[in-house]
Amino acid sequence: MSPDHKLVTVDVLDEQVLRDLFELKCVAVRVPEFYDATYSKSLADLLYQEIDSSAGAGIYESNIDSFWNVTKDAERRERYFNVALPLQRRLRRLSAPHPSPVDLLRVALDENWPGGATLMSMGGRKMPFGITRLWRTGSEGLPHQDVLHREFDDPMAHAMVGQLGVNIYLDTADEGGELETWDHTISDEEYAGMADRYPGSYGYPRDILPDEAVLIAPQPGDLVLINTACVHAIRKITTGRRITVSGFVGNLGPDLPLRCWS
Ligand SMILES: O=C(O)CCC(=O)C(=O)O
Ligand SMILES: [Fe+2]
Repeated sequence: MSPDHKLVTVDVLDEQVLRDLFELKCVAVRVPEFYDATYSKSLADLLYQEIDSSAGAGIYESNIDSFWNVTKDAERRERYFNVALPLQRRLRRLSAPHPSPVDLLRVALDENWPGGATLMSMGGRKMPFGITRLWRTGSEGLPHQDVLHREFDDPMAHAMVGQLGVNIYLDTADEGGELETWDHTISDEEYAGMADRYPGSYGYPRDILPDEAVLIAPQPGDLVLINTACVHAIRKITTGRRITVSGFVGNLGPDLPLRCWS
């Protein structure tokens, strides 16, 4: 049976749908036009302009390191923490007079989780949330999982009972670039035996995965949340490019705030 019933489409987020996603009653939640499609396109255009005119244009994939790139490098980690608030302000400035899509997402998570939601902090410092990711023609994301405690041996990471990947699609590819997610997890125990072959839980071969996957072709403005314990991939972009604001959401239990980072 096709696992399409594991994709839930909702008009607005609520507590139940977040719980269902953490409990894997579904593997993905789509909120069509979470951010107005026209606003998304204008914001994408501004981001493309900024990227094309910046030094090192052409190599931009993400405006800042994601956390797992900085865990072992003190200098990059310092830079990472320093941009947390400037990153929020920049997106607010570029989105004005409309709200920043990342602010809207944080408010939606805060209002719909019993314990609320907040930026993740580490050692008293805020972490960035909602990094901009450009996916060019020819790029793809191989099957992987995102599980913070596998990369980062920290009490907060180990206390997490679940992790979501959240993406707002500001612009989408003309062809390809779909998000594919399997109703299939690789446990920490299984992963331990293959960690050397797939560092960062990245690059699993498709032949160890079920044939059927949930395939999502997002439209501009869509928000898609996935449970990142499930193996997921980004299909190769064959025409055009896509740009997302992207982050993770950690669950420390219903009575504690969700923690947001990128
Ligand atoms: O860009 C996407 O569609 C998904 C990115 C991803 O792998 C994630 O959010 O964990
Ligand atoms: Fe991912």
